[in-house]
Amino acid sequence: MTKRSGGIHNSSFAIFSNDQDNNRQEVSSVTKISAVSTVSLEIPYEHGGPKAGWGGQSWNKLSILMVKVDTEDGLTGWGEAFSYNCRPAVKAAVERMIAPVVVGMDSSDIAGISRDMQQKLHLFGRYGITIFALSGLDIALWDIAAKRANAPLHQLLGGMARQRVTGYASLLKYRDLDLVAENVTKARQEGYEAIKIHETEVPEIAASRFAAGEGIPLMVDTNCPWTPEEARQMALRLLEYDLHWLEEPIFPPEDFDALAELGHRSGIPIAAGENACTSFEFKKMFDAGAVQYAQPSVIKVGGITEMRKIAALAETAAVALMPHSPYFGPGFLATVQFAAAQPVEGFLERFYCILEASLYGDLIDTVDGAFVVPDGPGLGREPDPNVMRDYGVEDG
Ligand code: SMN
Ligand code: MG
Repeated sequence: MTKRSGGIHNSSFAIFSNDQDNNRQEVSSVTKISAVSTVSLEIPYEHGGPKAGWGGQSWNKLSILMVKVDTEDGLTGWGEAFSYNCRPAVKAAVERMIAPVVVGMDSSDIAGISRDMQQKLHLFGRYGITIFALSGLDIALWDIAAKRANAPLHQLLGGMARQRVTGYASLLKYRDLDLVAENVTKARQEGYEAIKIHETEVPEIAASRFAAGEGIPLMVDTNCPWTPEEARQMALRLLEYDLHWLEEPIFPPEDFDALAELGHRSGIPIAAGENACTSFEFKKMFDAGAVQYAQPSVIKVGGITEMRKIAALAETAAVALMPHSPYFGPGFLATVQFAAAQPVEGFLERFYCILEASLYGDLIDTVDGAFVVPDGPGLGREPDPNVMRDYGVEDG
């Protein structure tokens, strides 16, 4: 179904109805979505160590799944959906589950489309692949909305609270204390004022603290390795390293009660959220008192629309927002735009590696530890067509 108008216009029915089609405005022909497609990219990178990765496979290249939305009035918006090892599945979700349904919808009805599509697709899994794909659509729609207003996205999100967004160097996995310490030192020399490592052993963490120096925020991202009891014992051993936060110490990531207890008993601030989708999961997280730092990932949570809801929940729960963003595609720019408009500044993640090519020139690099917020219309900068051509891949 592509037309979202008509139906019963009885207001009391419409208010309580779950059928979104019954109370929508007539779709303006010019703002209709005319096409949704994807571009898959793989970009070689170096991080000063042997390749490791997440999901049981090494990452030899950085993966980006771009979502492109076109409208009948000739606008194009770019979004990004979480990909890496699941890129072919997310691409299929965009092209086969989402595109046929949203073509013909009003691109300016972003909140309506977010709600409607989450509802229509809920039977295929509220979280994971489905919502990653919807995140890409949502970001592209915000890009279009801002382009239509001829404004950078941060202006639609509350204005520019800051022109530069402080970045933190997020080191990849090294599993080698000399290498990790060497890269912490390099990141400090390059101007980063805060550093995250992806290590789980005490010697690597100790070496990183020594290399960073006292007083520099040092974060440890463990990616859910421990039981609650193992995490408790590790937290005791990590106390002396003055961690700014301990990220995702417990498996499964949605064991919010265990995270709350760990934070409470150890006194170490807990960060989590990159594996949570939609504001509903964040509400549960905040209600449980699980985290001091919330890390919604714009290309996983449901896009900018869900990020805004999560930011509002975080503020009322007195939880700091630290967007998860080890990305280099439209999701990165969307995070920068979002962060630029937040009333309280958080650190923005920068995967600490050198890319062979960048979609957005030097915008992906920090200057004196901070990202410059681009002020072009939409996400602020258009992706480089040459990079898309040279690093595009076909997913089988
Ligand atoms: C991470 C997760 C997924 C992709 C890259 C990196 C990591 C982080 O957990 O927070 O940086
Ligand atoms: Mg993480």
